[in-house]
Amino acid sequence: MPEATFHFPRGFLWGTATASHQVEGNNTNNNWWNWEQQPGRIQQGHRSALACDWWGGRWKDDFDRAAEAGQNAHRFSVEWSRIQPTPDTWDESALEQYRQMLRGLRDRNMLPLVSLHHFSDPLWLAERGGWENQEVVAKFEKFVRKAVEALKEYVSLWCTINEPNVYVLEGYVSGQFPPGKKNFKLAMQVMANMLRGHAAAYRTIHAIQPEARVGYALHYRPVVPARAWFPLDRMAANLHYAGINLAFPSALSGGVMRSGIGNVSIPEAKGTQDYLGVNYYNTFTVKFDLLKPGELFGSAYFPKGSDLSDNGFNANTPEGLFTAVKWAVRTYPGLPIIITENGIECADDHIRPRYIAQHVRQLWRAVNFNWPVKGYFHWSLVDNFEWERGWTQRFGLWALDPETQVRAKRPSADLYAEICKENGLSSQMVRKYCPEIFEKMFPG
Ligand code: IFM
Repeated sequence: MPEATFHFPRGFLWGTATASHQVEGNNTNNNWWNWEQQPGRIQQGHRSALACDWWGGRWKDDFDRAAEAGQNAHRFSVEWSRIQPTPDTWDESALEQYRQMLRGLRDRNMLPLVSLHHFSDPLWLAERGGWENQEVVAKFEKFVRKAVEALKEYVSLWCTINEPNVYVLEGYVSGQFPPGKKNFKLAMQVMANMLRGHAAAYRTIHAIQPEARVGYALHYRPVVPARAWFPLDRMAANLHYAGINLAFPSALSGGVMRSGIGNVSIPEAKGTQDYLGVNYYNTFTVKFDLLKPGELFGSAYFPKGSDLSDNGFNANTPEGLFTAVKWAVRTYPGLPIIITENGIECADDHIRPRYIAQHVRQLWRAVNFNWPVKGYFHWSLVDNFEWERGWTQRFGLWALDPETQVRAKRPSADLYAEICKENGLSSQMVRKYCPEIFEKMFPG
């Protein structure tokens, strides 16, 4: 039987990613907490409640787990509504708590990648129109200045905004995130303001910390037409692709936000990234559907026979990670790339080991083209509150019982630990954790 190891470059970052509202608990002062109280907003009426109780101190044990598992980096976000509970006040104790967490990472030899916005907004901001109102740009810049001044001793790798495209699509197109609107015009306006906010944050961080590396995390979704020969499927796939993927990237490369349904000039956004964060989960197939104008005349789905997650929310489509990196390299030659999220919801862990192995393999292929991929952050360290899907989806390497706060290690935590410690993926690991794909991955 063939034996091999797919090694990664020295210094490669291996970590997991989390976000404040999903893990901290008791984030009572933001728009998501408010949203959770409204009937029908979250599946099965779930609430974030204590989440993973990181605000109560359980980050320590979870960071221990990550460090013992060989992870040398961790991505988390700071919660705007904690740091700035009202427009005119700062909570220094919240900043101190984040400093403690950052010291905790430093003590464990883990590099922090800190996101400044990950879906949740302070209530006071939401009440003033949130990201619909262009005043948000100055407000975000002020918050970023405060947070970066306070945390710069420990952090030099920043992510301004997580998945602005998902924030906009879910909040202003599908209506599943707050504020629950379905309005293309507002969607464009919010996206444009997020771009302006990102650009302002980029400059502010560099003014405070010239050596910082600043980027954002794009949810990148490759799309294939259901019938490649059928022009309407191709058109729907192209519209879907542009609508999801291109607004931020086009503005950062050319100063014009191109969304597929309109353009907005945002010259200040041009060139405002030192790396690109790519969140990749799966590739969708798109079929023309005249009855879906609200979805740009396309229905997106996973074809029959796909390797699906528990709720059918994700499919295991690892080649898409290679496609994503290839797209990034072609769009921004020479720009470092970090996989800021990748993972799958699966409570019993039957699919996650092969999902991880196959995605790491595709990343290794990309690295072997000498493409500048610098790290990989698995989503997520421990099960956490999955937005409008509540606790129905389990993305953690460690399982969590949110009632008792008891964690239980899933087998994929051990696989990922072996990968992190080896700085690579070996045939022995595949044989041990996901033998069902051994032949495919190591033929012969
Ligand atoms: O949990 C989310 C995260 O907040 C953003 N990216 C996708 C993850 C899985 O749904």
